[in-house]
Amino acid sequence: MEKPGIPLSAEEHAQSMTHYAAQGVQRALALGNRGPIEFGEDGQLAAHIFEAYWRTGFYVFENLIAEQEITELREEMAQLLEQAPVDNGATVDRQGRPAFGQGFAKPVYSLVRPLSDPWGGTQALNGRHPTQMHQPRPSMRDTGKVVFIMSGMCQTMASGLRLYGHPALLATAASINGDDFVPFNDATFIKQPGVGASVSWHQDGVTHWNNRDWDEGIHGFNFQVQLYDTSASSSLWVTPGTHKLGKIDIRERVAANGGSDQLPQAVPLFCRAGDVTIVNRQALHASFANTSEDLRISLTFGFHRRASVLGASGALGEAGSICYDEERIHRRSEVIGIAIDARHQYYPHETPFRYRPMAAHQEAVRFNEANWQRIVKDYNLWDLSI
Ligand SMILES: O=C(O)CCC(=O)C(=O)O
Repeated sequence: MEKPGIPLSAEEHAQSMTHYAAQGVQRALALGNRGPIEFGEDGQLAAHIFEAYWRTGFYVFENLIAEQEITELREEMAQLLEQAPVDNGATVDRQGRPAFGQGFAKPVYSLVRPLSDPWGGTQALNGRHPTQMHQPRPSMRDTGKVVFIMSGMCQTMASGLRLYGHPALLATAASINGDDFVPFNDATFIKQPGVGASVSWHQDGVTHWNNRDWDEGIHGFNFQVQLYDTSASSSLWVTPGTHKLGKIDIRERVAANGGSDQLPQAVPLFCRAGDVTIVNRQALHASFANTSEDLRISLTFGFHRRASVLGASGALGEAGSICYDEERIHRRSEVIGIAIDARHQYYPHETPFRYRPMAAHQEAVRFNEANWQRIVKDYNLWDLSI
């Protein structure tokens, strides 16, 4: 049983999740927001998916990414993890070889202490994680830092760029955010069994809470493509319906729950490999220290309405003095164009998604070495964060 201020061992924490996870699974299954992706004849998401997404703030698309594609993503990801630096800023991996990714402007890897909560209760990322999750004691053998997040999947993995051009994912983005939708950023969450860090309760959006045109979709959404089967204990948790509530007093919610991070009503987004979740960026969500036996690798990337981004100032990792104008949006949106072409060259029999903002720029976003250097290399310097 958890005592305030005294960290549980990893085993005790895993035990403490058992009942909460089982109850969460029951609540999740009652929501009616998981199943195969479906589109109507108009190319829009099927009405029942739309209804469930806007009612709950998330949806689990089952079995969306083909097994072979998941295999290729896993292989490239395993290679990247093998070549990770030993710490943030280090130039060598665990074997003493040069670590991957040193040619990119932004660090590819972020490493943290096992089972820690690096953001909770800090000012990081606009202070959007006001409370701290329980940080269990790692076992004695887990002393070094672990990879927590990896950035830039479109430049670090050929399969990552192709995934970014997946027609069903982009059609979903168009259905929800309009045909002129724009990209946000990407981050791959690595939750290794027994050591994976937590992400404290938060709402992603930071820009538009006081916008007079605020509504439940104004901060866009994130996809998570799951490379492995996950369980309730290793997965992301979301509190259904919270995307409709405006800015939530998270401190108050945790305090009203006796200080425990196991918030009532929240549900786990447990998945099989190849499932894809879509989560509204205003929904209250978190993930717990991964004391389970399951590896979770979630390729996370989001999309916005153009109107939410155009004219907005930089937020999250970006300086507030930056203004997202047409040129900046176009530059970052070209990544979608080149991803579609990279995918088309690899899967010539699949019907490519037609991304309206790039319709008049097909040659400029052709997937080739010169365009890769111009568009993809360091594309994440141009993310559009709100
Ligand atoms: O996948 C996770 O553990 C955290 C994801 C998250 O918080 C986010 O995408 O905003």
